[in-house]
Amino acid sequence: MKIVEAKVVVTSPGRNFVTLKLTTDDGLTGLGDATLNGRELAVVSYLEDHVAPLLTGLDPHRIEDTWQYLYRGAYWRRGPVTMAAVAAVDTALWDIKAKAAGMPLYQLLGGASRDRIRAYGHANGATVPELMDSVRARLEEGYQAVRIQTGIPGLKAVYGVHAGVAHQQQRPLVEDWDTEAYLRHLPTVFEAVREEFGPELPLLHDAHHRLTPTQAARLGRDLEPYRPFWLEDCTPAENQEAFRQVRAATTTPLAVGEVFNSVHDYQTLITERLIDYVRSAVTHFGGITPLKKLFDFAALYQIRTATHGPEDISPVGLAAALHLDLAVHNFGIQEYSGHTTLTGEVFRHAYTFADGHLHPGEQPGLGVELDEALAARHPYEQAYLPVNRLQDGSLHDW
Ligand code: GCO
Ligand code: MG
Repeated sequence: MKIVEAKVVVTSPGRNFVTLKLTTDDGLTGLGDATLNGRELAVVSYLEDHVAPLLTGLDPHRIEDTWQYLYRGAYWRRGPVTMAAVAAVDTALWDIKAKAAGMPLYQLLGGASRDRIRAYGHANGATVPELMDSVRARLEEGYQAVRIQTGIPGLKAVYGVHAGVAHQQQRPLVEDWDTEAYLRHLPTVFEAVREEFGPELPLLHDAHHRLTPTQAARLGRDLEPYRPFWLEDCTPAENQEAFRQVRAATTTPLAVGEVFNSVHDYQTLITERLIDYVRSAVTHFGGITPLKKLFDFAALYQIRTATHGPEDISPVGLAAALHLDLAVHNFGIQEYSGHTTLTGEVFRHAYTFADGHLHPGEQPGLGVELDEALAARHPYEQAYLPVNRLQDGSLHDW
């Protein structure tokens, strides 16, 4: 079997998605997600100009070798653009291999280790009463674990509450931030939600890289009485050693890794067991091949998986995660915030969500089909993620 075509499809059924479609000489197709939110076209160019010409003529069954060829062969390693492009190729090759085998992909990854995949949903509210309504809405949808994010008194726009992406704008939206106000407010939010919903509901929270290690240590301690399921991205993780201070100060479980694109980003965090969950997505980590290796490495240290699954991971990227989730023993939880109905029509998928749990379905391959005609009716729209400024106007981590 040989790859005869590598095509990149960009579509915006509500938000932008970049998809690689590989076709083989015997008519099999494979899909891979290459969506890098706010920097989509850089990955399109990487794929179209530099990778697609290398793929035609290759044997699609040689997944590991193709991964090494694109990773080592580029000389310039790692980075989100490179690794999103490599991820799309890797995912599409696994899709083809599983279709050729006539099996859902999880069967090739070792088969199912569980019957279903626990997901967490997003509850957001500008105020605490609005947050309560949002938690109730998630519970009514069936979720059995919820991430809670709220506005902060005195701030106008905060991550997780304010609409995330600016479409058709020349510049990113500007949000505002005050760390002390946040550190004062968040424990009171957890207290109120625990009081309303009881001690059992798993509650998660995303600090979105905004704290110093000292502040993160304090927040982890302040949240302990409310038993959070985890505190996510409490401090920027470029400096892995910074987590030693947070870890020593608190037993609140820590989750990190959605912006990582290589196992090397995790080396200290995993070998010193400074975190509890690895959060990388297939889409940004170079594909299924390296993510499976990361998960197996993490398993040696009793660290669990929690693959990134926001709206900006396409149904193709999400499906890939679900096959891994079902297969690996050290699965922890899967983020799932769902997609618009139109996105579900552009990317028809076999995966299902019921009673707070996902399942990848039993279709051969990933179980996702791209409706290219519908995709073409929703072309790319320029979009940026917001930026974040402190009260004095200086730029802060978003
Ligand atoms: C999450 C993430 C997202 C990111 C987004 C950026 O935990 O789901 O933090 O909300 O901000 O994926 O593109
Ligand atoms: Mg996050």
